[in-house]
Amino acid sequence: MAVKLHRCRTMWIKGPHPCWKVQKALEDAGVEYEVVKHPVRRGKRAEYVALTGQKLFPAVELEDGRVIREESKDLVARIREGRLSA
Ligand SMILES: N[C@@H](CCC(=O)N[C@@H](CS)C(=O)NCC(=O)O)C(=O)O
Repeated sequence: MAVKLHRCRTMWIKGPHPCWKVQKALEDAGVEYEVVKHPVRRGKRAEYVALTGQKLFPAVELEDGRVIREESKDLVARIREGRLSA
């Protein structure tokens, strides 16, 4: 099983992009993950809002169903420090 990275569809934008920073942190840390892409248009994000309680990406859904949505820099730190499921 793997965690799920809920992110926007703009996979080609990298650099400082919040979704990419978190995806890169998962890659670098060797965390197994699958990407769940959500619509860019805010009005089309009902499923994501139901999951996270807000509209901004990204969020990480753990294997036990918990969903972590924090500022991307905090998510990156959590992943890099091995605190993803802490
Ligand atoms: N300060 C937030 C910014 C998050 C953010 O802007 N995420 C973009 C990633 S694509 C987003 O959700 N954009 C869609 C929108 O603003 O509706 C963070 O770093 O987590």
